Amino acid sequence: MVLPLEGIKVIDFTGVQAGPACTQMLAWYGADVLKVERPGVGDVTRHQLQDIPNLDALYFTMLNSNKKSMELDTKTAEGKKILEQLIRGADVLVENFAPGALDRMGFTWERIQELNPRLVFGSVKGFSEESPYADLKVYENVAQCAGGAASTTGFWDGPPTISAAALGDSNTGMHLLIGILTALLHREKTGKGQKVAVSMQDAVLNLCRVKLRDQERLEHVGYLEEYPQYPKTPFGDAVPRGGNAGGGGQPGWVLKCKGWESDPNAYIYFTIQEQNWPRTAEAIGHPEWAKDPAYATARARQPHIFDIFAEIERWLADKTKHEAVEILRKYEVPCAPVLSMKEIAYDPALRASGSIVEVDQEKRGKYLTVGSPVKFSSFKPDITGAPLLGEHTDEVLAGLGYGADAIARLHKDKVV
Ligand code: CAO
Repeated sequence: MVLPLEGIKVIDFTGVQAGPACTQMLAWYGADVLKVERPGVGDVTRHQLQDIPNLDALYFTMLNSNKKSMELDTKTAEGKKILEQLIRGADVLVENFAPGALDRMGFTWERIQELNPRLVFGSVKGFSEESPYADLKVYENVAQCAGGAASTTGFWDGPPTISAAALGDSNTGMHLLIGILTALLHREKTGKGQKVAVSMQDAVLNLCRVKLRDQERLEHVGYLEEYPQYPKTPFGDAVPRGGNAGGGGQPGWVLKCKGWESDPNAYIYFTIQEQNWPRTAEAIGHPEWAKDPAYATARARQPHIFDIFAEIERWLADKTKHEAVEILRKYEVPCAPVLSMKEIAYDPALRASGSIVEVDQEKRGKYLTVGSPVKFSSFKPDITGAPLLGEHTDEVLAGLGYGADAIARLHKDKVV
């Protein structure tokens, strides 16, 4: 079977999470992805949070599957020459070094274009070039704070809060992926490559769109009626943290179910969908609320929405989260159990769809990882292991025309 990106050669000059998440997906969909790593060191995630001594950590294997690895010191003259050869033969180069690092190595965008005008060059930085913070090194949580996520996440009486979801890292990688694929299609039309730059701040902000919407609404009307603060607590001049409130027009909350006292995940998310209110009221044992003027409309419910949630919690008290969802689905209430990572890891449906896959990793054996969240009708991505550090160095050098003696010398000189 021909995979969609087969024949696309990618130099993966990335590390940690944002860049590797992007190039991993290119590899899943068929691109030939070569990870270029510092000799003897490699991507820092190979050694971070190791669960088995002296083995590549899961942090690395879960972000670098389906790739090849080459060790190459790109700060040496010979290493630079080899990287130039690779660039000449590639379709895509992706990097997420600290600001200026690639330039200091001698690979400015101008130089890259000279080497290969058809190359699509993908680059991740914490901030865009226009930002006053453009020189900063950035990790996930820094981006969440700078992109508007932290100030709008958490509870109003607590500090700004970081999401566990990798809004700054993997999310930026996914944005970069969209940019690279777009640039490859553009190249079909123009014959030319281009630089695709994504900042982590921008990628986080793109997911915080509704919070910018709320900022504008707040400036127009002075309050946000779907936030728990309304109508009792005055609003300030910036969007407050709304706890577990729904971000759309449908109020919702995380509600306790049977067993919450001992199980930290015995909760469901419950949404009151306006158009489904009569059935929702029936589901929770209050059919009379459908017509009661104090309950019949969203506007009437909002001032005492937490009393309504408390009443729903009383209804939930003798039901597990799964039992509750089983009942509520019959009434078309948008809801879900709060699933723990343990439940997700062993969920048969996620295994069946390929969203959680078991991968055979050299030396480690089998481990679980997240498969492709995108499903295609004509192929199913096959997730394979991640490369050992430098596993493909000799193979790549031979492909570039280096003979056995030259390869041995490069090893001896620690260029590779
Ligand atoms: N051969 C020789 N040198 C190499 C090399 C190779 N194959 N690969 C990397 N290097 C060098 C770099 O050139 C750089 O050298 P200088 O500092 O002398 O220019 C050095 O290794 C370290 O580069 P780095 O970018 O990895 O720096 P870091 O580990 O200090 O910072 C990070 C890591 C992530 C904070 C930084 O890369 C960054 O801000 N990246 C942009 C934002 C980003 O993608 N963050 C996401 C991280 S995911 O949480």
